[in-house]
Amino acid sequence: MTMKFKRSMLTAYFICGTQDIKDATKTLPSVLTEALEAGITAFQFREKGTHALTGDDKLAMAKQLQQLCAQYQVPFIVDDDVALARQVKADGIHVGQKDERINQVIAEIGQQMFIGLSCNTIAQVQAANQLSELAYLGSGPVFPTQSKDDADPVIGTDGIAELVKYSQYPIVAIGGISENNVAELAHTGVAGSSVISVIAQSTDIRRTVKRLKKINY
Ligand code: TZP
Ligand code: MG
Repeated sequence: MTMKFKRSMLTAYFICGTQDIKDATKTLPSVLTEALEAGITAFQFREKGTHALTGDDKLAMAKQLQQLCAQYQVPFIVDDDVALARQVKADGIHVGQKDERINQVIAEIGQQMFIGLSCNTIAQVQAANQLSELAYLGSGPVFPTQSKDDADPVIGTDGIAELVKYSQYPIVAIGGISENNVAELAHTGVAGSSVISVIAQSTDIRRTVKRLKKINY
């Protein structure tokens, strides 16, 4: 186990891949550096879509991002790609319901790193409760999102509060979270918020992260 999971890691959880950087003057490492400097509490490398890095390019990017995270003692989490996560000895792996089957991931990973699972319905949360090897659940989209083409239906703040009641694991909210609506999550019982665009496209990452961290979860 590289970095031990703590609930507080979910407070301001930044997710990003090269596809999410729209400003040509910025790069994923430059945006991550600013976000780490601003105080994010976890980072997930999520490389998706037609222009996604693959093979050695993806590996090199992962290593660079991981090194940045290590400098700030922030966990480096890989989305979906179990082989990559194992190769670089990531701190965590995050998988969705449509990715490699969770039991398979648990079998492959063992105690090597912590595991996060996307759960967007009560049935999925109840199934996750049957497993003892997870660290946290990611649930949403809590608000409409532009960052995921195949996102599930929006569940709203009431929906996420309901999932929290059923879950034996801490839940991090995802989907359409902004500086303006993040306060709506304060009374839902979530452990924090995970975001792509509000940081990736922020004109002031320091201010954005500060606002995300101001919420009393
Ligand atoms: N899963 C559910 S919504 C979403 C993912 C990966 C995208 C979140 O991105 P944003 O830009 O914070 O809405
Ligand atoms: Mg996935």
